[in-house]
Amino acid sequence: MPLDDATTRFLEQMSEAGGDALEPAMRYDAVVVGAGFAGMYMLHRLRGLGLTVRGFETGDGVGGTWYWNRYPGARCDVESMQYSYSFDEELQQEWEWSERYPSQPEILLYANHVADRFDLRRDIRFETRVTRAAYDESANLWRVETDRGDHVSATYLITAVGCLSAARIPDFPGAGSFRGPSHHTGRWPHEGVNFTGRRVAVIGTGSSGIQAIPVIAERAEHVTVFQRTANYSLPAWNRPMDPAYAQWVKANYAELRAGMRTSPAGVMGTSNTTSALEATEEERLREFETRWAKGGVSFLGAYGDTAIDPAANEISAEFVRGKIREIVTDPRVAELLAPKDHPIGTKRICIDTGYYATYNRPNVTLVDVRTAPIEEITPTGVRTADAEYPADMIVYATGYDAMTGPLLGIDITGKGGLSLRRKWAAGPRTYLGLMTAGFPNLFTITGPGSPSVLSNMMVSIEQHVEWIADCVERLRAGGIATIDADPAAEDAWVEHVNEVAGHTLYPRADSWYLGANIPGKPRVFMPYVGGVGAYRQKCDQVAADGYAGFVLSA
Ligand code: NA7
Repeated sequence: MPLDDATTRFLEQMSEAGGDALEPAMRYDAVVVGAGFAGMYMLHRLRGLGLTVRGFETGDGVGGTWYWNRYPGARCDVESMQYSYSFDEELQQEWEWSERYPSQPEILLYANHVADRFDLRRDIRFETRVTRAAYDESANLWRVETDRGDHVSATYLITAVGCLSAARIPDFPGAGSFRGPSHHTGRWPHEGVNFTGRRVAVIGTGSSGIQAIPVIAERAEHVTVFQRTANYSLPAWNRPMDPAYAQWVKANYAELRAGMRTSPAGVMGTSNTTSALEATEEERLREFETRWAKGGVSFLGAYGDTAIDPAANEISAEFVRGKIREIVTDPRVAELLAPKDHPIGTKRICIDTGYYATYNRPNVTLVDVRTAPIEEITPTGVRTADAEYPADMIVYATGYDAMTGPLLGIDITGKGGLSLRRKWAAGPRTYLGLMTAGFPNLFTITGPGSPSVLSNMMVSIEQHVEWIADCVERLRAGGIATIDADPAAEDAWVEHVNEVAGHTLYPRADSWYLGANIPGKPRVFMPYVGGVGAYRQKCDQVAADGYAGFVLSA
């Protein structure tokens, strides 16, 4: 394929700017895009191999998701003791988490502690967004450009851009006319937001809305929640960290982490393999109540067929609906909050603190925008098909262009001028979620086609970073100039990812896993459902077989 004019010009400009003769300061072994947990560890690991690395980060600090998501109530839904790096023994022993589930401020402190401890910031250029990257075949280099005018080159380009970082506000007519402040949960002001005396409109009831609404309701004069899809939410029962538990985990980290790495979702805990349909009603009730009382995602592990059998799933779903009806005093509101249009677990399960009970407060109103959609944002509020709701402030908890959004936000061009946006126009295509054919030496940490968002991200990030670092080390040791995915292996992997998802109930929900939240986005199931353990085994086997399914060139 001939290079398009823009790419040719870009590569020429890069050559004029120095090309192979670029000043050493602009030539790196690797460029890492993003300084969240993936980017930080990748940088650390590659530096450890003796590579020169340049990191770029849009924010003015490290932390990625946890840098941006500063909305009230923001908290990880993986337990603290499991949501941390395992690669450094001293690090995992010295850090003290204060609560069962870590809050955003505490995770950000942890990210900064890691950056200090491993002196990462000196190689990261902050407040700088990578806008373009083109593979220069003649030099076997990635030419990278930023919004600050940087032009750098690197042998390896590694994206650590996160799966949920391209924040999205729907295109509501009149949004620009609103007189008060509006904030997306994923772009929250660093100085915080004062809700006192304000009437706040919250649009969206995914994880972010469900975490933010109870906290906003405690402070605001009134909260109007605009719900399109009711979501299943499980109680976190968050509490201060039990020091004895933390000590026990730390003493047994080696074994526990090993278990997490081979588990389905990268977390501790036991999932039953038995069928919900074979249990008696009494047994099921006992199991569900125990797991509900324990809190968190473990509820979904009550039975082995919840994710695959509609009848089994319905039993779990109905238990949660029953809980909602118990908690919410107004039966009409309870019915609106009880999800009925998708199986439980097929949209990202939410973990909350007092979410449903918030609707018992006199200052909270639930508006169903499934039956009467939002038609317009007016200067003074939100107008739906059947009423106008006054507001002084709008909180958009409307989600992200997930998984592909952050990657396609960069204009990436591979071999022969192949544009990633064009290649993925009908949906992402990768081999193992690690590479995409035609883009040599470009690695995508937690890319589409890997377990990523269906797992404890920390576990998946570490697995990818370590796999990529080992690969780079072996390429360099073997004098191999490029690695690229073999198109046939990629096709087979894409088919496998789809096939596995097709055996589950996941495709039954209009979720961001499928891109269904973005009008016009191809409906393709993006994460790999096969489980963290099986996936790791596959990746390790591929490496052990001399990178089977990849094309290596001297
Ligand atoms: P989500 O889970 O994508 O939630 C977005 C919410 O916004 C969801 O309730 C959407 O309803 C709603 N939404 C989106 N567009 C509209 C329009 N046009 N009108 C009304 N409502 C709308 O994003 P979150 O930030 O909550 O969570 C993202 C992930 O972060 C989460 O899964 C965790 O992994 C952490 P819909 O369901 O599409 O009908």
